[in-house]
Order: sequence, then C-alpha cells, then structure tokens
Amino acid sequence: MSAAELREKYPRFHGVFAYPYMNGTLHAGHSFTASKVEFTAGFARMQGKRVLFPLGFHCTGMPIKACADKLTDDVRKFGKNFERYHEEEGASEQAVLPPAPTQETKEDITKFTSNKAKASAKTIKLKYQFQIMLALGIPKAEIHKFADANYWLKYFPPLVKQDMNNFGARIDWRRSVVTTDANLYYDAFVRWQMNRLKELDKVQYGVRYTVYSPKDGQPCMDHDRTEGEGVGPQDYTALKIKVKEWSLKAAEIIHGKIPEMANVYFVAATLRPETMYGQTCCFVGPKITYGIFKVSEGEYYVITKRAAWNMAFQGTFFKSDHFPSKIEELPMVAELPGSAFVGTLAVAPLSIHKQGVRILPMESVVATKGTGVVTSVPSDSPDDYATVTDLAKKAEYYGINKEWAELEIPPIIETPSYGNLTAKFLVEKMKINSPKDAKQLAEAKDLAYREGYYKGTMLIGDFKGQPVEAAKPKVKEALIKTSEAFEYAEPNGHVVSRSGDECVVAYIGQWFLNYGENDPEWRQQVLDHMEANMDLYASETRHGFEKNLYWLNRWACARTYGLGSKLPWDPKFLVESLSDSTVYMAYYAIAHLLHSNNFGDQPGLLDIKPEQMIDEVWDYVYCRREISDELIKQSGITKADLETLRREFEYWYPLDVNISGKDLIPNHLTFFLYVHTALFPREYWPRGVRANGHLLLNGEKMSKSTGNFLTLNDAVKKYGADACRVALADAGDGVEDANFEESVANQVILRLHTLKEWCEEVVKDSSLRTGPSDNFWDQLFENEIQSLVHEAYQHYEA
Ligand code: ANZ
Repeated sequence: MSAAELREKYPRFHGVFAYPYMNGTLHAGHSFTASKVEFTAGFARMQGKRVLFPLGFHCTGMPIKACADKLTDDVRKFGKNFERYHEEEGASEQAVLPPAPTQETKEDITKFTSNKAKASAKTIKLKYQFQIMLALGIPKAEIHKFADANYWLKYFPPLVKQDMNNFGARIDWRRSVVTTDANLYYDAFVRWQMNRLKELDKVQYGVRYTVYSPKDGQPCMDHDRTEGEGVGPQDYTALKIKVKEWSLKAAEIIHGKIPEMANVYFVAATLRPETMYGQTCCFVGPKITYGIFKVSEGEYYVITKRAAWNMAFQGTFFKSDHFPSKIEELPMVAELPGSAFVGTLAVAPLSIHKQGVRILPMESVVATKGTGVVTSVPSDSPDDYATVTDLAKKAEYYGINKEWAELEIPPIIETPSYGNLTAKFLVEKMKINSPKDAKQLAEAKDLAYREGYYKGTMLIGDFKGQPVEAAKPKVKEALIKTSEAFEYAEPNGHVVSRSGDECVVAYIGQWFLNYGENDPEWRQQVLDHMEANMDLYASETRHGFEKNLYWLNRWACARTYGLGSKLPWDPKFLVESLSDSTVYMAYYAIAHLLHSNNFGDQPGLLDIKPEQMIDEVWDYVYCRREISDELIKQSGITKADLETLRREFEYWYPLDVNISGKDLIPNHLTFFLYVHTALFPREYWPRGVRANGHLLLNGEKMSKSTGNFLTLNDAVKKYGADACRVALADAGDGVEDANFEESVANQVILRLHTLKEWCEEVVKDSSLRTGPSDNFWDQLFENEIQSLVHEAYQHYEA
C-alpha cells in the first residue's frame, strides 16, 4: 500500500505548536496556542482519526547560557548561597522579593525585567541574576545549580510536562526531546539538515555588515536583544578631511601626542557623497567629546569614541580575526571637546575650495550618530545652510572669523522644483530663521533629499550631466578608490543585547540561509505551495506571509555563543535558534523509535545509537533518497528498522497544522515553509498554519510589571482544567487579540458544577419512565441531539 493510500485508509491528524523555550514554564499565552492544537486534536480523535500531538523543548540559543553565565559571576562574587551579598543602598532583601512568590509561579526568566520589581517596590532594581531567580520563586539553595546551563534543560521540561498534563492536554510524551547536542539524536538531525541545505546551496558564506555584540563576540540578532528590535546597519560614506593647520587650542592639547609627520583626518559620515564638491566647512559639536585615534604610524582619525568602537569591528584599528572586547583597547591618543577644534583648517576631498575649509561649531550635531563630524554642504543641506548663515551673522558670538563661514556656495545639483541651490531655496521659502528650527529643518531636509535624489542632475565633477541617482554610487566608489573615503556602518538605532551590551556593526564573514530575493525560485516555490495547498485559517495570515516573503532576506544561521548543535563543516559555529527549529515536526514522527527520554540517553523502540543516524539514513527516512546496501551496512541499522522509520514518517507527514502566535510569521513560520520545501518531497510539505492573536487577560495586555499575568499552572490551580479549557476556547479564534476572562472561568466552574448536580439527580430519580425508546418523543429527542452534534461538528470544522 502506498503511503498516500495508508493515510487515506487510516485517517490521521498531526498538529504542533512551536516548541517552547526552556528558560521558564508556560504562561497563559503559550496555553492559548497549545489549546488550539489540543482542541483540534480532540476533535480529530472524536472523528476516529489517529492523532499525533507531540511537544519538544527548545533550548538552543543565547538566553539560557547568558543567564547561567551571569549566575556563575554572582556565585563567584557572593558565594554558593549568595551569603556574601549585602544589601546595597536602600535595597532591602525583602523589597527585592515580589509579593508572595511560590515555588510554582515561575515564568520566562530571561524576559523578566526589573519592571516587575516596580510593582512591589518602586525603587528596587533586580541587579543580579540570582535575585531574579529568587523573585521567580526558585529556592535560594537551588539557585547556584542554574549556573550550569544544562541544569535548565533538566529543570524546566518536567515542569512544563506536569503543567500540560494538569491542563489535560493529549500530548504524546514519547516524542519529546530537548534540542542542542544535549540529545545526540536531535543533534544528528540538525547536522543532517544543515549539510543538505549547504549541498543545495541554500546555506552560503559571505562578508556582511551585521549588528554585533562585542561582549558576546558574535552577531546580535533580533531575538538576542533587549532593546532595538528591527534595527539594522546604516551605511555611510566616511570622508577623510585632512588637517592642514590646527587651531591654537587643539595644537596645544595634542602637542607631543601625534608625530609631526602624521596625517590627521576629521572623518565625516555622509549619506550624500555626490554633494562633496560643495563642501564649504566641516562641523563638530562644540560640547561633544572627540578622540584622536591611531590608525597606523602615519594616520590618525578625529571621531567620537562611539564611532571608533564601530570602526574597530570593520577593519579599522583591528584585524577581523582579532576583534577587541573592551572599549579601552581602542588606540586613543588624545581626547578633546569639539570647541577646541574650531578654526582648524582642513582639506575636504572634491570640494571646490582647494585651499581648505574650516572646522566650525554646530550645536545640532548629534553625538550618537555617524562620527559626530559633519561635513557642510550649504547648497543642498538646509541644516548646513541655516547654520553657516547663522555663524556668519553672529561670528563674534561664536568666536570665529566671519569669512570662515562665508565661503562661496557653488551650485552642485540642478532640480526642477528648487533650482540649483536647493537648500537656500527651501530655507528662504519656508522662512527658517535659525538652525534651531529643528522641525522645519527636518521637513526641508526630507524635501531636499527626495527632490535631489529622484529629480536632480549633476552640475559639476566627473559625472556632470548625469542623474544624481546614478552619480551617487559612482562618486562614492571613486572616493574610496583614491582612499579619500571608506565605508562605515553603525546600527540605525540603539541596540542592547541580552547580555546588556551596547551593540555595534561589524563587517564579518557569516554563514547565512539564502532566503528571499537572492534565490527567487525557492521563494516562488514557497509562495505557490502556500497559495495552492495550505489552509491558513485567516486572510491576515496569508497577507502576513506574502508581505514577509517579499521582505525577508538572508538570515545569519550560525553563532559562536550559546547552546546548540555545531555547524558540521565549521564547528566553531553553532546553528542558531531559529535555524535549528524549522523542520523538527518531522523528528517527532520517529522520536520514540530512537530514544525514550528527552536527552536520548535511554534507547528507543528500535535500539538505534545516535552515531548510526548518518546523513544517508535521514535521507532515506524522510523519503529524499533510497539507500545503498553498503550504506545500510555502514549505519548498522537493519533494512527492516529503516523501513519502520520511513513508514512512520510517511504516515504522520505531511503536518496538518503548525499553530503559533502571529509574531512568528516573519521568522519561524516562514523559515518552516522554506526549509520544508527545500528538504522534503512535495508530498510532505506542510498543509496548514494557524496564527493566533495575542492573548489579553481580562481585556488588558498581559504584563508582569502590572501584575496582570497568569501562568498555565496558576490558571489550572485557580480554576481547574475544565474551566480553563472553556475560558480559553471562549477567548477568541482569529488573528486579532484574544481575551482570557477570569470571570468566564469562574462562571464555568459554577455551570459545570450545576450540570454535574443535575445529572446526578436525574440518574437518582426513580420516577422517570423506563422501557423501549422508540416513540415519537424519543425520536424527536434523538433528532434534536443529532442536529446539535452536527452543529457542533460544523463549528469545530470551521
Ligand atoms: C553631507 C550632506 C549633504 C548631508 C547634503 C546631507 C545633505 P540622516 O538622513 O538624518 O541620517 N549628519 C551626519 N552625522 C550627523 C550627526 N552626528 N549629527 C547631525 N547630522 C549629521 O542624515 C545624514 C546626514 O546628516 C549626513 O549627510 C550628514 O550630512 C548629517 F546635501 O553629509 B550629510
């Protein structure tokens, strides 16, 4: 019998929800998603289907390791039971503890923020990881054990299992697994995936600008951040403006710190290299502190420390195989305020003012953007025009020579709407009187930029006559070629890693999954399958996928820090957490045959060892390829056992539905589709995705800081499994936010109780009629029941 016939003859259902991360127990949001699988599985069973509802435990990635490492520090500092910890300023231990924690109210520990403490004691911050663990109800004497990352993997899964069982979930626990190399079978499964994806050219290597944590020594992706979700690298052209003659003040300060013969450059970050012909001065923030950094014996840069720190990871100051880990390692030779540089004469590449331009003060320079050095092009930048006008007007007040701010402003770009001095035109037209008119200047900048970029024509230079859009990259390239500029990137917003590190942008080699526009066929395959063969339950989910498939690009799939499986061909890297969890539903199909506990250290039904699961075996089991006798021999698994494994997969696959919160559409759920289509025969591609809205609690956002929060364990304890199930079923079905009402759960308890009492009474009642049930009223009753069953069926099916 073919696999398809088997599935036809013995109908079955296989549904999952995204396996939870083991840094805590389940909260009500998890429970809501789990309840969707639970109810669908229950319905399938009532239809007589065979049902597979498994659950694994995700442990891959940074958070567990980061918390464990913090605890190691705490133990080192304060002792095994933190006995050397003494209350710090005003922080009494009592205040650190939240209201009446119990052993059972454990939550997602790494997501815990100090806000929670605010609810109980406004002024207290939980500074140390051990305090967070305490606050979550873990007994003090046990906390030190969590300094071993593996302990988390042992501790939380049994609690999750217990909570789900108390909730009455129909989970087949024989299929469970912890991820990472803590389970060698799962580890082999992940290595197989990565090997095959690489063979298919879906995994590639390339050098890229990436948001990076110096402390962790690796890229910091969205999931590793406590601040700055969605922030990416912003590319600038860093222009080298060479000092010709120092201001008196600067000369004094740097005397003896820089060799006479060395070249020192003010490095300005610009987004508009094509306008460099029109530079008339260069701005620094007078109150901003700048450093002078040594690039080589003969070359120094004036920039902010923050910019130098970013450059340190992009090939300046340090080689890419030896990045620094502390900011003190920067080769800074002097530090001085911007005001000290005012009056310095420097040569700006491409500027028509060959004799040099002056360093001048600009109050609106932002210290945390670019290099803090801003080159001035008053023809095209409204900010610059407003500032030079003001500087010339109040030269004395600023302590500068008037002529420094009055260099000729040459036309650089011709535009249809604003003529050839766009900035002057806009500043005058919008009646901007001062460089402090920030709001209007921002508006003018936007207009100038758009008009120049889309409609402007170059009036000067090697690309004269060309549209700006075309000239921009060419000017940049030419400047880089002559070493008058280099590429510089930084995060386009503030990013903080979970380890508490302020992130930079690094230019590094990385392994990535080639999702998106660079592999259009792959993307189209996913789209076509989704449109033709998948049940997505809601049009919002379909649109979400379509939008994301258009937008999603290469995804860095390997890290160096955290827990995980090693990249088989480059074992200094670990497969990151969203890349080792794309096709694990196929693992559930055979997990019980391989091992009988989470860690895989007890054999499963077929008594196969992890090292026997060679790549070719996985290929065979998942119907990618047949297997030669020689390879069978090499694996040491019998042909009969191989067939059993494959049969099991063929029966439980394709997956009927993967259910999760809608926030996973842009990553996990999209990766899940991509990798399935790459690795499995078409017959086994997923058939459904259901995305939930967020769960509100009593009509309000769930939040630990406000106390409007409920774990699964709390809920079941408070209302019992049945009432919880009804309240979750009542919470909502769509992609919009759902709502768990505690009053509903309460009412349900009462109703269930009344129903039970009524049933008992009726059964006891001896006055009721007996005899055959075949008269008119019996048939009427039967009919009524049948139509209710039918109606219920239709609701379940919808
Ligand atoms: C030359 C130039 C010519 C510029 C021109 C603009 C227009 P956004 O788009 O807001 O990122 N800049 C760079 N660093 C700065 C800082 N720390 N504080 C204030 N301004 C800074 O702006 C990027 C532009 O803002 C850069 O491009 C730079 O000025 C300025 F016609 O360089 B531009």
